[in-house]
This record gives sequence, structure tokens and C-alpha cells, in this order.
Amino acid sequence: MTITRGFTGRARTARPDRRLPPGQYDAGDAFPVLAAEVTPRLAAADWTFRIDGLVARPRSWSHEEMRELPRAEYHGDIHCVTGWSKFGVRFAGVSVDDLLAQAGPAPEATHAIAYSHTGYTTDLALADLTGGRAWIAFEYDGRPLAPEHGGPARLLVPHLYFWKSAKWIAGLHLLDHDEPGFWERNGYHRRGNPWREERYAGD
Ligand SMILES: Nc1nc2c(c(=O)[nH]1)N[C@H]1C(S)=C(S)[C@@H](COP(=O)(O)O)O[C@H]1N2
Ligand SMILES: [Mo]
Repeated sequence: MTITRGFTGRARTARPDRRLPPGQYDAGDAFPVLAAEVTPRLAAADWTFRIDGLVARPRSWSHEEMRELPRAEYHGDIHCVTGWSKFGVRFAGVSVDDLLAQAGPAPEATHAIAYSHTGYTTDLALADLTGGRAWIAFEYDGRPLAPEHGGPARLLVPHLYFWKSAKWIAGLHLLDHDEPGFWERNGYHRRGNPWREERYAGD
């Protein structure tokens, strides 16, 4: 009897998917939910987003005000530090560039603490929040973002591990230095570039 190798499914590993960063696997249709907190009950009408700290014009936006800004979309991949990646996801919202432009970052601002309505925090370099690479997303796959995935709105910074994409985002506080957020204080890497496998401090 002959056993055909094709049945093992190993053919996939012969030609690795170039969309997959090192050490990651394809989650397929699954969209795992990960959160340190209980999903908050946060109505769109009660949600606000604020930019303050080292800015010329600290300000807040309501959900309605955000909806009036130019729509910006992301179609691409996301990568969680626990190992799953998801290809070709579609988020829509507004560009962080547009919001920052209204607040006017001070010349000395280099980093931001992103904080959630639940108290979750994560730190990012301003360079990673600008250049069309970061969004405040309130739609997923053409529908309002589900509460468990961060709805009414989450930060989306898909070129970094997904823990940087703070769910139930409340604001960005701009600083002239880097201050560790929740996971960063607990041993995770400051930047979290999946292509360099920056999972933990020291990677
Ligand atoms: N507020 C908040 N945002 C968060 C987290 C969290 O615990 N709390 N977890 C992060 C992590 S580790 C991941 S992988 C993603 C998970 O997003 P998802 O539940 O939509 O898949 O959210 C990120 N944003
Ligand atoms: Mo994660």
C-alpha cells in the first residue's frame, strides 16, 4: 500500500506563505477575541476620543464628529503575539494622521500612550502612528465594530503586533519620551514589529 504524502497537508510548509511573519500561523476564518478586561458596555453616543499632552490644541471628538472626517480604510493582515495572524481583514474609520493634524503635535513629541475607556494602555512611537499606518477603526468587514473586538472604536496599528491596537480606545497622550503600557510593563517588547519577531523585552 502506498501512502500519499498529500494527505498530511505538509505541502503548505514547502512553500511558506510570505504574508506570515516568523513564528506565526494562519488563523483562517477565526477571529479570536483577546482582552485583559471584561468587554465594556459602551454606546457609540457615550464614546469619545481625545488627543492631549504635547499638542498645540488638545481636543476631543464624539463618535458623530469622527464620522464627519474623511473615511479611511485598511485592507490587509493582522498579527497577534500569541501566534495567530489573519489575512485580508477590512477595517474602516479615520486616519490617525488626520486627527493628529487637528491637534498639532509639539515638535518635542516623540511617543504616545494610547489608553482605553477600560484603563488598558499601550505605548507607541509617533512614527508608528503616522504615515498612513494607524487608524481609529469603527467598522469591521463593512459593519459596526463588535463590542468584543473593541467597538464602538479601537486603535488599529496593523504593522505592529495586535496588542498595540487598543480596543475601546479613549485617547492618545503625547509625550517627549517612551512610557511602557500594560503589556510592555509585563515583559512585552516596546515596539512589537512582527517581522522582526519583537515579542518580548530583549527580543
Ligand atoms: N483594551 C484592550 N485592548 C486590547 C487588548 C486588551 O486586553 N485590552 N488586547 C490586545 C491584544 S493582545 C490583541 S491580540 C488584540 C485582540 O483583538 P481582538 O480581540 O479584536 O482579536 O487586542 C489588543 N487590544
Ligand atoms: Mo495579542
